[in-house]
Amino acid sequence: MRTQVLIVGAGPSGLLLGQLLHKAGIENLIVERQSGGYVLGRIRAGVLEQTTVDLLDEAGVGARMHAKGLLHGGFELAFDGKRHRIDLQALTGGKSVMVYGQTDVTRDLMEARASAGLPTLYEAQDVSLHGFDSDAPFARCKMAGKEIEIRCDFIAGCDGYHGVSRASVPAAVIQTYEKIYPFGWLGLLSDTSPVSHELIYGRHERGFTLCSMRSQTRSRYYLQVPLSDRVEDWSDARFWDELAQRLGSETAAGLVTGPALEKSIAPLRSFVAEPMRFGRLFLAGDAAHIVPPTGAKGLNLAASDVYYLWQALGEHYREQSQAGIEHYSARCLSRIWKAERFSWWFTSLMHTFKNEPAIDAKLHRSELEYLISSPAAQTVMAENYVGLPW
Ligand code: FAS
Ligand code: PHB
Repeated sequence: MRTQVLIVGAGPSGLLLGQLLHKAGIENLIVERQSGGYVLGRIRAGVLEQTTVDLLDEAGVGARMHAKGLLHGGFELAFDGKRHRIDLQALTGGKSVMVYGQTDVTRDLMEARASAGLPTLYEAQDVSLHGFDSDAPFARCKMAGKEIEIRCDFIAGCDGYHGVSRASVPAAVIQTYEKIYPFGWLGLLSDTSPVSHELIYGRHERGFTLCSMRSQTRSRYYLQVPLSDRVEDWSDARFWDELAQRLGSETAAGLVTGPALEKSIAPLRSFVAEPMRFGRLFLAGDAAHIVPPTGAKGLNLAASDVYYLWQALGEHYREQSQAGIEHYSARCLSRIWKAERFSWWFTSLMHTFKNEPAIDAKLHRSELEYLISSPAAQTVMAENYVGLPW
């Protein structure tokens, strides 16, 4: 088989890149380890920056997002039984975020790819990448036990943190940076009306909470839990009780509980791999970086990587220019590190760290009190939350 751009991974990064390349007349093929149903079954991100919304529109997949998505002009910080609104629109000259789940984004992209008749090899096993340091890269994989070889001009590694792309790069030419947080997020999805019309990020001595949503009738909640916890330790009843405790009686009075449609624990890490290009192999999205989800940056960083790669490959094929390709990694990393910093800062501010020195707890508290009292501090938070320019 042959294509111009081989994309490894059919998550949001791979699907969005495939759609944009197709619209630019650049042939592409996606190989995905899992089934389409499995990919759709993963419940992840929920907040899109305006630049991500614009790129999804550019890819021609924005219709359902604009019909179903919820535009949010602010969110709340809750601590000590009080809630403080961060007015994103007032602090950023009118910017908002779009609340629209990653599952919906992935479905919209999958349907667009299928209706364009673009090739996606699902359940591709033992994907291996070769020759990306030459002008003739290729991949091998097994489809229903039969080995196939795919020759291409470029490989886009969109296969997430555990993918084969970054793992295929010789250790001597890649530098990684990682911080593992000593807790995870237990997420619950339920067909219940959200406890509030905007997101609430809560700091409580028992741990962080996040009240989010997918629609006016579907809620997404998160609890900070120890890394030793397993999903089976958490019955629905235990989850709702703990959430109510951490929210406090006033907010919990508005909490509508119901059966979990999905419950999962995600570990939290900050991770960056440098550089993001190795000859004719490019890393994009979670394959190159991970942020703790507190700042809602993961999916949005994947989108900006895809934007830069789409531009670079378009210049290559249209104008025979290498400029975008040469500049890809530095361009991505400049934005990635700013989002890593914001996500680390917001996570450190809102989570409880067991056995932390007493002074650290005092410093976190004073930072929260400064934040809610200072329009300047809130402006910094707001401009990072809505997304820094591309
Ligand atoms: P993905 O991991 O989504 O997709 C990679 C794809 O590559 C997968 O479909 C995988 O099956 C495939 N793949 C892997 N190895 C392969 C191989 N060898 N061959 C072929 N295919 C292979 N972000 C937020 O903003 N908010 C959140 O609340 C949030 N929660 C998250 C929870 C979890 C458990 C995880 C893991 C991430 C979460 N994220 C969150 C971040 C998430 O949204 C990512 O940023 C987003 O999925 C990135 O998309 P991709 O880069 O496409 O990577
Ligand atoms: C979500 O709705 O899944 C979500 C929203 C905001 C975040 C993280 C996750 O910061």
